Amino acid sequence: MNEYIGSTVAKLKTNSFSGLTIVIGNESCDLDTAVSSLVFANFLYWQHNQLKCKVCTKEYRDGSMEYKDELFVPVINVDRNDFPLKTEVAHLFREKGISESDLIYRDDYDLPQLLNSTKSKVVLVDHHVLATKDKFLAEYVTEIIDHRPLDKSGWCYKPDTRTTIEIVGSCCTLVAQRIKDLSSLVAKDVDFFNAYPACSEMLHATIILDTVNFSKEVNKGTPHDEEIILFLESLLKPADYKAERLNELNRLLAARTDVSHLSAAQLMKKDVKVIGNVLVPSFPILVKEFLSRPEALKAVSEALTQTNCDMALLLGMDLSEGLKRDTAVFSDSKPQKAVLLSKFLEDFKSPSFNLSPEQLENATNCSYYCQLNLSASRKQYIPALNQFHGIL
Ligand SMILES: [Mn+2]
Repeated sequence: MNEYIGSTVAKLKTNSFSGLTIVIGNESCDLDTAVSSLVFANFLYWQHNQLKCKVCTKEYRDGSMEYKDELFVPVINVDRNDFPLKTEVAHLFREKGISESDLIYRDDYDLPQLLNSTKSKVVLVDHHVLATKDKFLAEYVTEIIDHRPLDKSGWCYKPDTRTTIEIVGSCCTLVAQRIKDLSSLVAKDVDFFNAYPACSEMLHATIILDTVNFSKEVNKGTPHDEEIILFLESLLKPADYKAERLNELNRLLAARTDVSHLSAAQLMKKDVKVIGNVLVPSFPILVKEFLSRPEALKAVSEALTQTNCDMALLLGMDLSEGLKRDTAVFSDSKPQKAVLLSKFLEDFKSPSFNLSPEQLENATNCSYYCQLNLSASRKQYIPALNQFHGIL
């Protein structure tokens, strides 16, 4: 797989290709989106090489002519520097030995220019309604694979666009199905899956995560997801499929909240909302732990500047020894306003957050609290913030 990625990236860099197909997912860049685009692009490359006429490419292969081939490029739909924020994607890619620095990220190329410069096609995976900044993709789209309900309201694709749209738990189920179907056309039903075991494993892992291991309560898995899982397991042959599924789920869930690889600045971007002029990041660790990282308050202050906010409400939680929550209000530009907000949240009654103030060292302009109401999350803070803005 790294060989495919490496040669693709090298040819893209040196502009040596005759045609280009990019496979791109949605802007959340969750595991489903990232794996769908990587695996399907890898498949298109494999398929192209299976179908290539060995006779007509002979003189190219023996080196007597320069041969420019078609390229199949998965675009990881997040800026390169923000990729570590997608912790479960980074985790799975690391686990499969994919060298992440070799991948193509959203901001690596001027995509409109790249697509315009050559014979180009676009495959959309895991979405079919384009974000405003992605509208330029529409004219190049030749295929769509998606598991969301069909939305024709903004449909802007050519009439012969190949669509696989079906409501299932994971887009990876549809990607695997499509690969199966296309492979059987060349009578090589399972060859791709066997040639690229990392692809089969990643499809399997993603379906398990998206369906929460076919949890009855979550109810996202469908018979089609199950059929594909069984198909992949028939190839991967896990010793104990039940244990392997559970293990996979637990590893990915843990990776989702594992922020040990992130800097304070990255943590400020991982899961953040803006309410009025208050920046509200929510951490999968305690605020206390966040504040103990190098340059944490500097990162908060920079995030405020970048987002034009004047206060930050930091929300932390930790599940390692039972649930704990904590909270801090910070502002370096409007400290009096931050004091008002702290007071407002301390006195708030619907619901009460039960904030118990604590003194933290080196936390200037920062009011820190243990939050004793453990059931209140950002969802409960948002109406409180809206009310606070209303009375100011
Ligand atoms: Mn999805």
